[in-house]
Amino acid sequence: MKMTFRWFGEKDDTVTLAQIRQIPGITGVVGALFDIPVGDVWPMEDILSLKSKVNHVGLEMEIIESVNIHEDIKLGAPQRDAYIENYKQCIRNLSKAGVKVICYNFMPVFDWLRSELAQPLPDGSKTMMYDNAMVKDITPDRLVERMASGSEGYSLPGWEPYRLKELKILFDKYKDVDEEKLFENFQYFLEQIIPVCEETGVKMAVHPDDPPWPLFGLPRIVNCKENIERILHMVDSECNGLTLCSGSLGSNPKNSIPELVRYFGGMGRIHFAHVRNLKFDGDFKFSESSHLSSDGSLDLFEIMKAYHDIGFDGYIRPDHGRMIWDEKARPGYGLYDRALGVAYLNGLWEAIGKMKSSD
Ligand code: CS2
Ligand code: MN
Repeated sequence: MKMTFRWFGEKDDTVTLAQIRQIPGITGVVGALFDIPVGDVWPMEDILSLKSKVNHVGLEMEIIESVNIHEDIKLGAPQRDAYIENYKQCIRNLSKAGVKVICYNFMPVFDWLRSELAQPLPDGSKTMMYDNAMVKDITPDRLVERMASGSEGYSLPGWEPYRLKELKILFDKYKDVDEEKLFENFQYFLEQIIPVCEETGVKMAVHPDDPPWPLFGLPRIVNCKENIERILHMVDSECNGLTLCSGSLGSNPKNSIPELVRYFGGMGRIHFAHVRNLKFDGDFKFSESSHLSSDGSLDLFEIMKAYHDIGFDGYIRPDHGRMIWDEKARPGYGLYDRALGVAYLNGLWEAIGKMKSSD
């Protein structure tokens, strides 16, 4: 496995590259250009400038999270072809800069969603949590306001204010898009872009819906084994792959992460692993715990063992962390708890490997 760390860039991150390079075992950064509006082509010079900053500290930038998909593509709107052309150009540009994997998602309107961004835990740390009961009682507008005020001024990836200003219009546009329509629009997109990926050697890795169930009547389809399998077969190419995010898929107890790792990893389709833990607090209610198995409901040893057993050699990163040691940072993306996550994942990996070789 290649251990990486998400970085939001000089302007947008409280964590520095100098700090990231000191985390043991990190080989690369998961990069992105957050100021390019969704749907635009990522300019070559901006990509190269980001890459050179990362390379300068001795790290790689072979993976991007995310090149977001314009809503017109998810909606199947007439302008989608122009946005798909831009996406193809983005793939070409990124490949020229040595990028091997692109993480993205196909969630209508909202990216990941939480009801609390800084819920205090008994140990004094703060974490993100989700409670369906609260989300049911709130309007989408109010939720966007709540996310914005809860983030204490930090921008939230996937929650671009200019896009969410038009919430009502967006919701109206989705009135006729049900799950089947979304699958159809997804297939159309993949059919266009995967040939470009094959040409350039870039692999796409779709991130699961977070949480993996419909919200505010909007369909969500990247949420379970059957649907993911369907998506991977819609265009049957190695370049049409998955980001297996344990925290997103795992918030539905019906999804067994070790089983999914073995299944999709065995097919050679997991190009990026997000590994973190969470704690089930009730039906459709969870909080993000530390990475440690005993702190949450997922067994991180079993997850890492599944990756080890399939001989996983792709990119991996810790996912959201709690806010600890009085750190002030974008919710989920501080330095400390994620660095602890890296150390723990590396420890599990080493132990699993050594146990096997001493058998
Ligand atoms: C989230 C998402 O779980 C996660 O990694 O923070 O924002 C994720 O980056 C996107 O959904 C991927 O496109
Ligand atoms: Mn994730």
